[in-house]
Amino acid sequence: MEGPFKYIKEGNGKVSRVIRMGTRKSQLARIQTDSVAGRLKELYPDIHLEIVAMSTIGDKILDTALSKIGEKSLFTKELENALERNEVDIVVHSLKDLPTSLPPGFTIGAILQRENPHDAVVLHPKNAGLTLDSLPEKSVIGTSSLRRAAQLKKRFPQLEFENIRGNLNTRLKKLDEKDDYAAIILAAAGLKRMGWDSRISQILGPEDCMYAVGQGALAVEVRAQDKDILEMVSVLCHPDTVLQCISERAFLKQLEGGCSVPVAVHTEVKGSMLYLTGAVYSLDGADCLKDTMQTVVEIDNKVSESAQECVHVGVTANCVSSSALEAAEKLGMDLANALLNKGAKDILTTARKLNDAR
Ligand code: DPM
Repeated sequence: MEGPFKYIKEGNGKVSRVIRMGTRKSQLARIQTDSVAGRLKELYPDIHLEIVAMSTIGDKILDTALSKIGEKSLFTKELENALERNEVDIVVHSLKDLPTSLPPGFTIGAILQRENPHDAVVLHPKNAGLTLDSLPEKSVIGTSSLRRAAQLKKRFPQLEFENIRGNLNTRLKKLDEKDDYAAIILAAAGLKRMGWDSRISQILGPEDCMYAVGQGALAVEVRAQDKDILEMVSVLCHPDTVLQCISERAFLKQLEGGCSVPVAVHTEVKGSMLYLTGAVYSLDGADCLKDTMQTVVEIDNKVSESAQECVHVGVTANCVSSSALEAAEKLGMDLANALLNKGAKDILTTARKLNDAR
């Protein structure tokens, strides 16, 4: 009973470890954590789970555009501190909010099956029935995502784009209760998890707006050395999603992009083929470099012997063969290198400078 972990004594005198899950206080974070807790409870009916809610820097400065805040690990730092101090054992994140390199000592122990990865249009009630194509000229669309704004500015030049901040509840309120925005753009996955599917009036396909790296997938972050917890959460892994997200994260990492750069992706697994489309944009979308590549990925259940050897872009996944993981990672790097050869670095550097100067 020594050591940093928390234990409880059960009725039969047996002592068991309490697994603590850290979460941000936002409603979406709570829902995401609760859903993973539910899955764990189903798989391990005897475990004792406790949920610990805390606020993060990101939640405290909701009024500044996300892309203007330098701190990369905005929503994750406090939670990682708690992990490090053994105050919690598991943290559930939206994968897209996790940097492509995690600080030493942490790893993503599971990536769950991806929800709809696409972006969605949520209309002001007065615009019911319209689409981005049919909204009146100069209608204002709310988004603080450089990625969404870049693609949509190019595709819908008749519309105007303005920042909108706050968590999902705040944004929906700002949309509905004021007359500032004709519509806002949000990830379909977040809206679905909040139970707001009915507000989705249009799903944006890849021809309109490709999604962010990791969008729609939940990630379970743990201490890299905590073998028991790693093994416990590894059963939550969804092999296709893991491969897709590893290729996407490798693409972003090779481009040296953070979570707020105009970079977008689209991936598909068809049989034993993994397809990755990736693109980088100037802030107004006028410059764009985009390409598609594919690779063979043999998904078998060969579990890797050493967890250390199979960490790819921060993910420890032994639910997929190491050859498939390596192929997925290489695909992302190869695609990034192809775009870098065509001048992707210049586009991203300029976009970053202009955004910082705004
Ligand atoms: C990241 C971005 C945004 C979030 C940038 C992007 C959107 C920022 C904004 C990396 N994280 O997508 O280009 O609109 O100001 C975020 C959301 C979710 C996770 C909300 C959303 C839910 C969906 C998911 C914020 N992080 O994108 O609508 O779990 O993938």
